[in-house]
Amino acid sequence: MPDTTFVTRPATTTKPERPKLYKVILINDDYTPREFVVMVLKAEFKMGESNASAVMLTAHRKGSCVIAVFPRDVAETKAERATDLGRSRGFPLQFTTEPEE
Ligand code: TYC
Repeated sequence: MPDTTFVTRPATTTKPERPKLYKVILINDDYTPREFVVMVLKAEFKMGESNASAVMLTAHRKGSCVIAVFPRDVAETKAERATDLGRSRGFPLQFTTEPEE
């Protein structure tokens, strides 16, 4: 039987990486009714009426608005579901995602 050999590892100084977060961004357009945008924000992103209205107005005035950040799969699923809600009613409403810096 060989003697047991103990290997000492160098002290680890790096912490495990936190998973990257992705922003969900609401894009303005000229056709989707304001009330419909508010309804989608409430339904898919669990916003209250006043927060949903404020986010919709920011996108309307500035062109886009960051809604929330999530892990990548959650962000992409929510953006897709919200965009599909608009498409199902014939509106060009768009939600996109991008990685946080
Ligand atoms: N600009 C649209 C209108 O005037 C309303 C709107 C707001 C649409 C925000 C999309 O992300 C949006 N009816």
